[in-house]
Amino acid sequence: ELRSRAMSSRVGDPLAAAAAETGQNANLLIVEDRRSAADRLAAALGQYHCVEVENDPHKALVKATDGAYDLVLVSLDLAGFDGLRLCSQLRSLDRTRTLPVVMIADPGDRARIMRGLDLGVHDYLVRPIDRNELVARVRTQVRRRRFAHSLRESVQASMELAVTDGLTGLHNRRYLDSHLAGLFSEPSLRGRPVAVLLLDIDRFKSINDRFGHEAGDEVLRDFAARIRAQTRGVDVVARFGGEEIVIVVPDTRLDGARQVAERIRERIEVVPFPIHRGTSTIDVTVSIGVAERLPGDETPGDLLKRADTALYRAKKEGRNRVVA
Ligand code: GH3
Ligand code: MG
Ligand code: MG
Ligand code: MG
Repeated sequence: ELRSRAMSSRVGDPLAAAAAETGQNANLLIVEDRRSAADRLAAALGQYHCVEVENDPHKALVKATDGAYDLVLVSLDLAGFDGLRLCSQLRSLDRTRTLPVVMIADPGDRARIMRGLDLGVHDYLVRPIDRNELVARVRTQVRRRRFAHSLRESVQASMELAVTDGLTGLHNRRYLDSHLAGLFSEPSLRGRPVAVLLLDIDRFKSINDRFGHEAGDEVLRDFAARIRAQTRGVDVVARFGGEEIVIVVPDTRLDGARQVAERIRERIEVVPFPIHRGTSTIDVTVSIGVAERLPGDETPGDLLKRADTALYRAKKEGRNRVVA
C-alpha cells in the first residue's frame, strides 16, 4: 500500500482561512493501483492538499466512510475491479452521498464516464491528465463542498435562532405555539393527558426598579436555568412573555403537574438569586398556575386560559404559591 502525506495539516496557520476560501488544504483520497499514475496525481495535488493514495477499492470505501476526506479521486481502471462500482457505492451510502467524487478515465471510457455522471459523480478527467486542469477541477469541487457546508451550518443556526429566546436560551413563544398546536392536532397526541404550568415571577417590576434592568435579566436567566434543571427532557420549557414561562408536561395529570410546580416554587424561594455578577443576592418568589387538558378543550388557548386563571388566583391569594 502506497501512502503519501504530501502536506501536513495547517491548523492554526493564518493562511488556513484563506486556503478554505480558495479550496486548498483539503484531505484527498486517491484510489489508483498503478504506482506511477498515483505518484503523478499525488505530486500535483500534494502542493495544495493533504493526499493519501489507496490501491485497494474495498479499503478505499471504508476509509471514505470514516468521513476524514473532502474528495475522492477514483481511477476507473483498477486491476480486477470496475472503479465505477466504487463510485456507485460512494454515491449510494448515506455517509458518503455528498462526498465529491472525481473519476479518472481513459479516452475509451466514454460510456462509463456517462454512466458515472448519471450516478451523480461530480466530475471526471481523461488521461493524459493536464496538471493544471486536475488542480483546478479538484479545487472547484472542494470549494463547492465547503460552500455547501457553511450554507448548511448557517441555515441550521438561523433555524435554531428562530425558535430560541435570546436572553434565557429557552424555547420562544413561536416554538411553544407550534408545539401546543401539535398536541391538539396530531391524532396520536390528542387523546393523551397533558398539563401546562404558567409561571410568573412575583413583583418582578420592583426587582428591576430597585436593582436595575440588568439585574432583572440576571434573575431571568437564572430562573430559566433552574426550571430547566427541575424538568425532564420531554417537558417543553418556553419563555411565554416578559417574566412568564410556560412548561408543557406530557402524559401528566393535574396532581403530577402540581407536584412539579411545587418543587419549582420551592427551588426558587429557598435559594437566593445572585445579581450584579454575583456580588450580592436577592430573594425571589414565583407564582404558578397549573391546568390539565380536559375532554372539552379544543385549542391550546382553552388549556392556557385555565392556567392563566389559576395563576391569577395564586397572585390574588398572596403570591409565592401554586394553584391548580
Ligand atoms: P406580579 O407578577 O407579582 O403581579 O408583579 P410583576 O411586577 O412581576 O408584574 P408585571 O407583569 O406587571 O411586571 C413584569 C415586569 O417584567 C415588567 C417588565 O418591565 C419586566 N420585564 C419584562 N421582560 C423583561 C426582561 O427581559 N428583562 C427585564 N429585566 N425585565 C423584564
Ligand atoms: Mg408578568
Ligand atoms: Mg403579572
Ligand atoms: Mg410577575
